[in-house]
Parts: sequence; C-alpha cells; structure tokens
Amino acid sequence: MSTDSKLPAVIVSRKGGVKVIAINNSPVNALSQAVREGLAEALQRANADAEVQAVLIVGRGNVFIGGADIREFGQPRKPPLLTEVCNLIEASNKIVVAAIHGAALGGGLEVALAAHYRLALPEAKLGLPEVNLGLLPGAGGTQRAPRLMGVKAAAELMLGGKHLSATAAQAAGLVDRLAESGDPVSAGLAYANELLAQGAQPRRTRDIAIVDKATALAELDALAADTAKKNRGLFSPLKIIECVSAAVELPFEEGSARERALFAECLESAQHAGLVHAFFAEREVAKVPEAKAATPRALGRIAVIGGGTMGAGIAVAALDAGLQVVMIERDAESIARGQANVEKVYDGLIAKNRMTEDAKAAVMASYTPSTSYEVIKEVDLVIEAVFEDIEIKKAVFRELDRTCRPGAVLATNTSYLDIDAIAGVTSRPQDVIGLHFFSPANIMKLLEIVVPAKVSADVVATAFELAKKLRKVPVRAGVCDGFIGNRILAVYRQAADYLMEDGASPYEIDEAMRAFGYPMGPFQVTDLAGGDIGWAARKRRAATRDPRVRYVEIADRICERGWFGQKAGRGFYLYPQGARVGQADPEVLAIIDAERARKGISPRKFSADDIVRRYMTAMVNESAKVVEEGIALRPLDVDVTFLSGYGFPRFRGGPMKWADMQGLDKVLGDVLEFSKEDPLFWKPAPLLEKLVAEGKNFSSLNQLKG
Ligand code: T1G
Repeated sequence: MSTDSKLPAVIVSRKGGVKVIAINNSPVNALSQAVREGLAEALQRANADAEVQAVLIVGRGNVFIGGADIREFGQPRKPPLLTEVCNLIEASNKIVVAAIHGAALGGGLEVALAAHYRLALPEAKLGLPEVNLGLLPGAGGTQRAPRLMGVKAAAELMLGGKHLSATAAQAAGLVDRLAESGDPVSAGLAYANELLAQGAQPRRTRDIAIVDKATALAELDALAADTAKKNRGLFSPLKIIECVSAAVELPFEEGSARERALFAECLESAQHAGLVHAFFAEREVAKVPEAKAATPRALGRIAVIGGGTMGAGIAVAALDAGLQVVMIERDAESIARGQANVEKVYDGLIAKNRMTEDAKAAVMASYTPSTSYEVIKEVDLVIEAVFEDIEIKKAVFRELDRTCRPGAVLATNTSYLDIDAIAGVTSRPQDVIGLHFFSPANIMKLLEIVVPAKVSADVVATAFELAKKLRKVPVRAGVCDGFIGNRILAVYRQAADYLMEDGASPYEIDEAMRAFGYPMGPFQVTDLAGGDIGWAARKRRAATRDPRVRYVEIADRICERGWFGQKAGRGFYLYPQGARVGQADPEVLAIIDAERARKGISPRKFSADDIVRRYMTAMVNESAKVVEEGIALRPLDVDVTFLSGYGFPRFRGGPMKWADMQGLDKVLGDVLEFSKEDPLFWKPAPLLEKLVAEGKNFSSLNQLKG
C-alpha cells in the first residue's frame, strides 16, 4: 500500500472491531505536524467509539515511520508534540498494536514503544539513532526502551545509533510477535484479533518497573566513562545516559520531564545543526543536473584494469555490490597478484569471523581474472586503476577504445591527472569519466565523480548510479589538479607546514586538530599514509612550482633520511617496535629548529585556537575558490567531500558549514589578518568577499539553480 500525497497524512479505516490508523507521509512517514495531529485525533475518536475494540497503527509505503520530521527542526515546535501523542497512544483504553515494516526509527520506534503490543515483519529495522543527529530520543524512548529491553541494552542501542533486525528486536524485548510475511495491515489485523480473542488488555510500558537499580546505575556509570573517552567532544551521548539514569531513579513522568529538558538542550546545540546538515547534504550531493536530465546506462558487468591496491579495492567494492567483475592485468604474474589482493580482503574478514569460506567462494564466483582485453569487449563499464602516469593511462584508454563495445563507459581512477587529456586519446570522449576512489576503495565512502568537458550527461548519470550500487557517497567534481578534496588538502597542509616552520611543533598541531574533532592530526596522517607519497608529488611539481610561493622543506629533510612514517618505524613521530601510536621525536624537532635557523625564522608560540584558525581558514578560503570556479557544484559538495573522505568531524557539518557557524565575516577577517604576513598564500577568495559584502553565507548557495 503506497503513500499517496493526495490523501490525508493519516488515513483511518475500520476492519471489524479494529480501527486501522495508516500513516501516509511520503517518503518515510516522518512524524510531521500533520501526522502527529492526525494520529492524536484518530486515537481520541477510537477511544470514544464503543464499536472499536482495538487500534492498529501502520505505515503506508516502504516503512512504518522513519522518525520525527527532521525538516521541522529549527522551526518553532507545533502541537501536538510527539511526546503527547505517544502518551495518548499508551493511555488508550483500547489495546493498541503497532505493525512494523521497513523501518521504525527514532520517533517511529517511540510510537511503537508507546503502543501496547508490537509486531514486526521479517525485514523490519528498528532503532533509536537520534545520537547521529546530535539528539536523544525525545518522545519517551529513553524511558520506555530501558523498561522493555533492560537499562544497559537500551543505553547501548541509543549510544550506538544502530538499527536492530526484527529478530534481534524481538530477542531484546522490543517486539512481541514476528510475522512470517505479508503486509503490515493483514499481519497486524491477525495479531490484533488474536489478542482480542485472548481478552488481552492495554499493556502500558510505563508501568514496567526497573529492578536492580544499583546494578543498572553501575552499568550506566561504566558506559558514561567509556562514552566520554570515545566521543571526542560529542555531548548528546552523555545526555542520553543522564536520561536513562532518570528512568532508573525517577517515576515515569519525572523521568520524561528530564528527557524533555535534555532533548531541548541538544536541539539548541551547534553539534545538532552540524549533524543535520551532514544528513541532508549526503543526500543532496546525488542531485546533480545530469542525473535529473539523463537515464543511466546498463551496469551489469564491469571491468577493472589493474590489480594493485586501488584496483583490488575497487573490484571488492563492486563484488560486494553484487556486480560481475573482470580484472585485467598485463601478465600472468600481475593478475595472480591482483587476484591475491582481492582474496586478501575476504581472507581478512574470514580471519575475523566476519565471513565464511562459502560466502567468499560465492563472491569470488563473480570475479574473473584475465590478461586479455578481449574478455572485456562486452562489459558495461571499465574502471582503469593502473600506475599514476599519464602515458600509461593513455595507452590503456587507446586499448579500451579499440576493444570495448560502443556505449561502454570508460572511467579512470586517477587522483590528479588530466582526464580531458585521457579522454582525448579515444574516439569516444563522451564516454570517458573520472571515478576517483579513496583508499581503501572497498571501505572509504567518498567517490569523486570527475566530469570532463566532453562527457555525455547519461555517462555522468551512470556514474552516480554506480555510486548508489556501491553504497558510496558521490560528489560531482570538475577537472583541476586534485579535483575537490586533494586540491583543498594541499592548501591546508601548506598552512600546517607554515605553522610548523613558524613555531608550532607537529605534535602541537596534531593535538589541536584532534581536539577540534579529527581522529588524527595532519602529521599523523602523513606518517600513516607514508611520507614518501607526498615527497614524490612535491618532487614532481618542483619544476613548475611558483618560486614566489613559500616552500617549507622540513618534510623533505625527514624523507631524505628515509623516515617515511609508520612503515619505516619513524616519520614525524617515532614508532618503537612498530607501535601504532607515535612518540614525539627530538631529532625531528632538531631538524625543524635547523630549518628555522637556516631561514632566519624566530619561532613564535601558537595556541591551539591559533592553529585551528589558520588550518581551517586556509581550508575554507580554498574551498570558496573551488565553489566559485565550479569545480564543486555547491558548498555542501565540499562539506560532503571532507566528511566522507578526509575524516572531518561530522558534528561540525563540514568546512563550509563550520565557516557559516563561525560567521563568514570572521573567517574573512582572519584571511585579511594572515595576508599581512603572506599576501600570496592568504589571498581572499572573491566569493568569500562577495558573500560577506552581501551579508550571505555559504548555505545560501546550496540550492541548485534550475
Ligand atoms: N525526516 C525528514 N526527512 C527524512 C527523514 C526524516 N526523519 N528521513 C529521511 N528523510 C528524507 C531524506 O532526506 C530523503 O529526502 C528521503 O527522505 C529518503 O531518505 C523525537 C527527534 C528512514 C532508513 O534518524 O535513516 O525521531 O533526498 O535517501 O535510503 O526522538 O532515511 O528524497 O528529498 O535516506 O530509503 C530519527 C533518518 C529522527 C532516521 C530510509 N530518525 N532516516 O532510508 O531513504 S530524529 C532518523 C533514515 C527523531 C525523536 C527524534 C533513512 C531511512 P530526499 P533516504 P532510504
């Protein structure tokens, strides 16, 4: 039964003695004001109707209820509040059954917990993921879930923000009956009538007593300590624990009042604003002009050219998405290595008991290794992932042009080479596109879809369709050195190098950026990835580097010693006995001092705030240039790039959202202040100046024209 926007948000019908309340709010039956009002009204009528013996709540369309309507956040809350609706459901003098299919998440699950009995269909997913939005379950979830599933399990469910399967939800005590199959209405009616036949009465969750309070509170204390350590600055998790503690210590009404107060605090937080922005931005990025205008081409069989780290990662991502994959390498030894790289991923999962040998065999049945291009004549899409050398890539694309069927999409995974030049060696530039995966390609969510000048719209649409199949987060990027992410990375890494040469140690810079919310600082990332990679890029660019631009040689001095980072046992940090966590290295500090002396720089102190301001201002200023040049369609595309591919702290929403929350006038002020030291590096982006002059922010540019 699909949703129908021409019908009311809540549709009421009667089947015998059961009143069926069906929520009808596409696309996820979010609990908008109209839905809440319709629910409350239907319940009040049911309670007043002597012929009604039971109420059944279902969702039309694909889900039960996807949660509160996130689009209403930030607006004045309109009655009835969801808490009131849930209390109305629970207070009903007729038994209320919730029949869950698809998803019951957040407020959706809270509605179900307020019902007296819960049924779930096999594929249903249930959860209280409000923590992912910087919130907590604010409609009774923190009070009812512990009463049904136990205090510790309920707290862990809310802190993790994960979804439970129907089976797991039943085992946890959230679901009373698993339906074999069918639709929520028929399964729900059968269950409601069975309950009526048994003389079942309203069973109110609030009446369940929480026993063994001392143990429960001790468990919550342990969770609080663990949460404080893990959440790097997020505070809604600790509020969740406070709410659950209130459920243990206070009567239901008082516990609910506590929940409402703490929910309001979370709703006002900058973290919530950042996380909601991230939620919607990750969905907006797929809405690009080409995807609206064109139909994607077929995507059944794909080929990957190259079996190295990237090629194997891409092949695994495609295999995991259920696609047929042919991998091509130049000779028997290389293709054997390529296959081994693919199998290594699955063998790793088997070693962790996250995959069985049979499951691996089933996946590998879709994998075909070969050294002959002849076998890829009929594939739908090819992803080239060979060595980052333009001549080698051009040779591959000439071969693909000669071999592949007309209409096959020819993609390159290059991370910085000129895709227009690669397309130019083929007779079909309209079929050539960039698919920039991030290593490890089977894990990292970001996929930059790089759009060359002559590519056709349906090839771009096909790339976005592939991203959806691979469960990647796609961002449309224009052609420039580094596309969106790496181009901006180069600039803020330069700012970090300037900070280091001017007086901050790499350890202070890393610490400041970890405190900002990054899992690792920039120098830790360099040591993890391998300093030799950046060194090779710097040497490649040396001949064309602008001599007027300040160049810091500290990293070169470190690489000249072979200190390439973790893999070499030392880089910016020391890694004794292969330790994963590095230690400060006095010899690195001595190298930095020597470089400062060589350049006549007197080191100065930088506070953590100074470090964050320079690092972030450089990132935002270059991001503004990337948006202005059309390399990124919108500021939100830059946000999603950094959230999905560069470890940017999610609760800050991305660099552009962060800048909006700082105030663009402040960011521009910092650029102008820093430009007094180095006018070339700190050249204000015209777009930043324009927005400040107009009193606008980056978010004002997030709606696509047309
Ligand atoms: N409110 C408003 N819009 C929503 C929405 C929501 N809760 N969930 C999804 N959408 C939009 C989404 O932006 C997209 O819009 C479309 O629906 C399809 O989404 C009081 C306060 C339900 C599993 O966190 O996890 O309840 O791009 O692409 O892959 O305690 O959406 O089409 O214009 O994700 O099929 C808690 C969030 C809210 C669940 C479906 N609930 N949603 O996945 O579709 S806070 C959540 C999801 C809360 C209470 C608190 C998923 C889904 P557009 P989609 P999908």
